[in-house]
Amino acid sequence: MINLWPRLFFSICLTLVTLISCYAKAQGPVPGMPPPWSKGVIWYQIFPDRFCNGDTKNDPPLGAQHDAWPHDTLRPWKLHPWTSDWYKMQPWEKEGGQDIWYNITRRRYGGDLAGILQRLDYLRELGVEAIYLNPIFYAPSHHRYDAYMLHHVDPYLGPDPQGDLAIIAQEKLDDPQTWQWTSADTMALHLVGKVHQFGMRIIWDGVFNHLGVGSPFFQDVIRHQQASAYADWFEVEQWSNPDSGKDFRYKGWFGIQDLPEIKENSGGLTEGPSNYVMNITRRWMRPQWESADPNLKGVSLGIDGWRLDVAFCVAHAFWKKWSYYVKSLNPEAYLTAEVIDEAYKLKPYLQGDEFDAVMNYPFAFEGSEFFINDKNRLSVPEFQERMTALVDVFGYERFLSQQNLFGSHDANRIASHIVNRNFARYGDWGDYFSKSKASNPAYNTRKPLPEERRIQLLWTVFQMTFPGAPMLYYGDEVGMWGANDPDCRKPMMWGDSTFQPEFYKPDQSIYEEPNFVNFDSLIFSQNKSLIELRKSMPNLKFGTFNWIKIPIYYTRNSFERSFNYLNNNRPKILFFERKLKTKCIVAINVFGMPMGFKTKYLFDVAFDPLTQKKYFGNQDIFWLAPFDFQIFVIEN
Ligand SMILES: [Ca+2]
Ligand SMILES: [Ca+2]
Repeated sequence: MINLWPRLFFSICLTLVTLISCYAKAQGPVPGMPPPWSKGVIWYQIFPDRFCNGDTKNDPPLGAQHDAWPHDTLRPWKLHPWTSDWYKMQPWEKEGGQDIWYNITRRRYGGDLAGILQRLDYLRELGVEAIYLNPIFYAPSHHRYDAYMLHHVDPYLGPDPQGDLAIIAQEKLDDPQTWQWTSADTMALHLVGKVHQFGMRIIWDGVFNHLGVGSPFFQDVIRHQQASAYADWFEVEQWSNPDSGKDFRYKGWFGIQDLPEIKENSGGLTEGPSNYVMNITRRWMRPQWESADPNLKGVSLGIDGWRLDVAFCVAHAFWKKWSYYVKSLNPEAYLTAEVIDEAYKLKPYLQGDEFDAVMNYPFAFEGSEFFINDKNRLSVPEFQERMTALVDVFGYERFLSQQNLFGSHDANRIASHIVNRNFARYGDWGDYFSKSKASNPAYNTRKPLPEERRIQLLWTVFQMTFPGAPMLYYGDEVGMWGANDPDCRKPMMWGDSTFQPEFYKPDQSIYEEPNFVNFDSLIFSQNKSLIELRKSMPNLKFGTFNWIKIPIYYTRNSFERSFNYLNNNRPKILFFERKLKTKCIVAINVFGMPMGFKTKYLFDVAFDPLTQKKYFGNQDIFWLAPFDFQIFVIEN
């Protein structure tokens, strides 16, 4: 195998950067279409408790988890050491007598807003252009999908939890006139301002389908039943009646009683919660707060949009009403939905009056069948057909703004997906979701091998050169691995920390060889170079797209060269072009044998943007090594 990596360290033609900014500035928002800034941007998803603990004085105490599953504030507990062996139970965890999964759910690592602020330079260095933050509103669990309320940022993410809690206690829940700005609120707005100052965008997670069982809105309903001011806020199935012995019953999200569903009628959320969501939407998109930081004078502190949690669980009518309101607050806002389903089922959400985009899981589903699963790998034409069909579901212009991801906080990481390839189909979401948990003994949690890293690189090349907006899940860019939730939520593998190796397996047995845990600077530099390439070439962001079909050569042995006459059953190279002013051709060989092609079918003269090496169309067969790729730029 030819190692072509060093070429990525060469500088890239930076003059093209100017072209991008000119192109982006020339466009204003088009009603019904995603905002121009969202086309082809590099997204980065942050899971706040696990990204960076920038302030150890605000770390949450055990008592703050009282309303989160497993509702256990009695067993011994400590804030979990950031750099510890993930499956190793700490002494206080062992003392509690519960299993590893019970303990992991109770773990908190103390990540916070100060940590994100401290690491903005890291994100800039990587080349990130937009950030998606998992929930940051006040909530008891590590994931914060069980919010107490949506009008305050979690005090334990800010500089003064106790002061903030005292402020919150003075307010009236559903009266925006009484809502104050806590220190965590203003720090979150400060973060938004800093992100904008650096030319990036940021969206927050909107969970409007349910609240947490501990929410004061819901607790008021439990206490006062029909007499509560919020009696019409939740899906109550039966009111409590001591005379007839009837218990209070309500609907939880997918039956989860910790997550009471917000009540809906044919128009979506009922009046009370609907007004509440509108109020908090305005609060975070048009905040009435000014930063004392002179650098943020005139910089917008409002968020750039929302990621809508379980969007399919809220009626379309509500999303239409809400989206209209959002765009009236900011015509350039970006709305992306979590609807994990077959591509054609996403269409109703993307008609221009609800969402701009979805978290593009179908992109990952199809990609995994071609780049990763190699036992029943899709042929090149099959893969091309599926990707073309996927783009067509959205329409090309809209596809440019879709969040093309692989994993997330709800899926195994790509690195571990590759270790466990051929294990199950990612596209069978429900089946894969449960099988890809580390509690399944068949799932392998070890560190990936170099040849597996190579497959991850080919995926990244594809993600960074295909149309759409690539989204990285924190840590994938430095080689983190992990099974599905909770293991995809390990603390970020920072280069300035020394981590204990992973000795422990989920079943508490010990690996013979330790899995060393460290920031992988090779994977980081690969990601960084490919992101730089994408940002330096407007055609990769905005250009047209075409598959290329040319004859492919491959060798059966070193003496014989066979010619493959575009036979669909034969291994081939994935070839496509992106064209704007210049043309860019991407060739990826996902097969374990060298394959060649004649450059005369592609260009007269071209250069490799990663090495600046020149190529001519009159040369003999160009051989692509197994699991290698090649990018050509043709300037006509
Ligand atoms: Ca902290
Ligand atoms: Ca619902």
